Amino acid sequence: MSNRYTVKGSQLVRPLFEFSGACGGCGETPYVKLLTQLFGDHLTIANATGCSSIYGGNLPICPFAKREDGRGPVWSNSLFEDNAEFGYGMRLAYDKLGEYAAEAFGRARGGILKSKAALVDEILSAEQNDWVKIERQRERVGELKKELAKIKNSEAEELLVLADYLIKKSVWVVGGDGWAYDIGYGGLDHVLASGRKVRALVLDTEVYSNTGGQMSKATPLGAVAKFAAAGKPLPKKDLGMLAMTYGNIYVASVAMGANYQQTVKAFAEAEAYDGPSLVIAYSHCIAHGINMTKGMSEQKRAVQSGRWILYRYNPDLRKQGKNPLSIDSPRPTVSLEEYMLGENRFRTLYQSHPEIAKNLLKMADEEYRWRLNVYQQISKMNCDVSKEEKVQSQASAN
Ligand SMILES: Cc1ncc(C[n+]2csc(CCOP(=O)(O)OP(=O)(O)O)c2C)c(N)n1
Ligand code: SF4
Repeated sequence: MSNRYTVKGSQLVRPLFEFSGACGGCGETPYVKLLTQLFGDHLTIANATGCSSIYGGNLPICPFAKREDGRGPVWSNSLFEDNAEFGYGMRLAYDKLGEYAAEAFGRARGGILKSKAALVDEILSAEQNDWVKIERQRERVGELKKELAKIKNSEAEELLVLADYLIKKSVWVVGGDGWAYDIGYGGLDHVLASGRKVRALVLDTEVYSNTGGQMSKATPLGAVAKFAAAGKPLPKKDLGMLAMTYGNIYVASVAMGANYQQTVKAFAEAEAYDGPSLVIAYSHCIAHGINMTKGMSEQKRAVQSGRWILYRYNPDLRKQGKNPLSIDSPRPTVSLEEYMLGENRFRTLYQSHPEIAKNLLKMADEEYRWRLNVYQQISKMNCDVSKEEKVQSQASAN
């Protein structure tokens, strides 16, 4: 049995997301597919309105599928403006039902489940931090449910309903940049600040894709979009950096086409983290004016030019005195101009307003150099506060 949380292992798992109605070559869908390969059997998705809710809930068909045993992702769509809160409600409900189930089974181990007390104890103390342990927990719960089915009273009936809440459930809030950076940002920030185990996946196409490519706060400097006909003159909002300032949120920035292994690692770490997590996923889109059969290579070029930084910020490392920020991007090897000329969203400005385009390119170049520099500086910081204190007290003693 290969490790599911690797590139090879994840691709040996049947995806529970099939035949979506997205544009051919869409850059969002491979992330949703991967999510189902890694966590599909215990995954709940709260999906913000946007492309992902349309190809994800394209009724009467549904691209989300089930395994042979009937398990698969739970999916629901909410409004653009409250999706993070929608998923947060699901998290709270699962947590509360889990606590209630643990109390009820705790009582029953000395009563109607006395003969199965050891099994109840095993279930209540089981670690469920990977898929193998979750499957094992499912087997144990199944065994207990068989026992409960033999008991004919109302307590057993209630326990039968509650039993499945003893199995881990992952809650991912999923949506585009229009949701995460703009209209749902207040809610997303609130949910990330809650400390609860809610995972956010931002499918960042850098425009409102589903309504035809309007500018969002995620649109990069210099890109032409609706409401930015002469190129966006302002930098892209740094959603990841905002989340990192909390210090206790796991944050990753990924681009599957540039580094698939880093994407899988970030998804697995985000899921394993004992707190909230945010994964910002670069998603190419028809709105970028690229050859969609080469979307993954375009992602790679965005990273190679330094325009998109790959990183993971893991607060657990900080607790060990290590630096929580790892930069996973190589040094830029492609010039920003070369990269920008390869995508129509930037190139059209060279044709319509060459002077503005040159000016924006200069601004963008400075912006990305600055941003990479800031990230690199943070990733090199000494984070062992105890050492820092010693140095300071020595200095004041001298
Ligand atoms: C409050 C509100 N405003 C506008 C809309 C219309 N609308 C639906 S999807 C969408 C764009 C979504 O963009 P984004 O979140 O970036 O997701 P993408 O389509 O790019 O995946 C908009 C504006 C809406 N549903 N609700
Ligand atoms: S518009 Fe963009 S994000 Fe939406 S389905 Fe098409 S390629 Fe994917």
